[in-house]
Amino acid sequence: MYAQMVKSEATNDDPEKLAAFQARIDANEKIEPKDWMPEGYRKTLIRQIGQHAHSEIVGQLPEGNWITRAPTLERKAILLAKVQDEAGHGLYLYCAAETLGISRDEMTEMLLSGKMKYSSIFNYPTLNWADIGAVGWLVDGAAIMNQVPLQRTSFGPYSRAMIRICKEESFHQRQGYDIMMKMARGSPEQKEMAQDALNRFWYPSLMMFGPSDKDSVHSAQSMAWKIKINTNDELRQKFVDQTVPQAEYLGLTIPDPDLKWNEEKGGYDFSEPDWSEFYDVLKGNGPCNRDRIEARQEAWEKGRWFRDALVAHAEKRAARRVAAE
Ligand code: BYC
Repeated sequence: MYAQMVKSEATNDDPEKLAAFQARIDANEKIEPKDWMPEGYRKTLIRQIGQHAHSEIVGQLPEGNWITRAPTLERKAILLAKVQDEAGHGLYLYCAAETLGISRDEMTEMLLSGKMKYSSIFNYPTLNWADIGAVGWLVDGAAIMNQVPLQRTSFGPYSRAMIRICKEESFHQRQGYDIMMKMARGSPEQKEMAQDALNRFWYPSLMMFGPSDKDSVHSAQSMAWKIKINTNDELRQKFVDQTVPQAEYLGLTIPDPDLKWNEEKGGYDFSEPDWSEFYDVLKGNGPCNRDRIEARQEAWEKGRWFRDALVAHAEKRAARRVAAE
């Protein structure tokens, strides 16, 4: 069902209703859950918000992995707070998606069965402490670049969730950059670790923005509906332009021999990621795909008794209320 859902953004909706809906979008009105919306709009939002929510939750795994090994108590407290923030972001986003008529349980089942994606970046391992710096700096940096414009997305609940999320994300990026600064200015070995982390996370971070515009399946319709505000390539370019001077400040080198300032376009020319690697990771063949899904599967199974107890409690309270009436 979901496979059909994502392919069919074209709708059979009433043309008059569609035109009125598009006029609201063009006038920058927010669409709210009870408003009429084309089926394709609803499905696209469920796909994007659901995948975004899953990314926040799965994104806790590579960093959570380092909480017990953070080098100081202060670093541990900061990382713990960051990872907790990601859980909160996941919850805001699941709630926003639920307003579109899908439950969190359904979305989780889709994640576990592979019918719904999460960001490719979280299928790469965090091998050492410098990687935690690189994730904060680059991965959260890319996430912010994508999420700031999404504060203006056309669907009200998504847009409001993004406003809260963006406030916290900028702190996340700062903590990552701070780790990188400490490492880059530390011993030669520490600087080497920082460079190595940049080398490994650079291209996967560029992939976070999605395929190049010519290969993006959903961008045109999503932009017409203002679900997406920018194309994948526009945001990737902005990310590179923002990040290169930050790397220079750290004294690190972006691992791209073809990176060059282009005066005419007012931005850097840079090498594309290896898109065959990207699609391979999407197919489940990245270094950590299996581990990530297994970890979420285990959490889902272990939490079953708690979810069942919550439902049973709610049902009991409802029955008591009915009996008292
Ligand atoms: N990973 O037509 P396209 C975070 C899929 S940060 C996996 O361009 P669209 C965090 C895409 O879903 C990350 N899949 O798609 C940070 C589609 O496949 P389906 C989360 C990807 O949707 C730090 C196909 O490729 N952020 O959470 O128009 C710590 C064709 O692509 C990726 C968001 O999710 C990818 N990188 O554009 C903790 C932001 N890229 O669905 C957490 C919201 C593409 O047809 N999402 N695909 O099977 C978006 O802005 C858009 O969905 C994207 C893709 C730009 C990602």
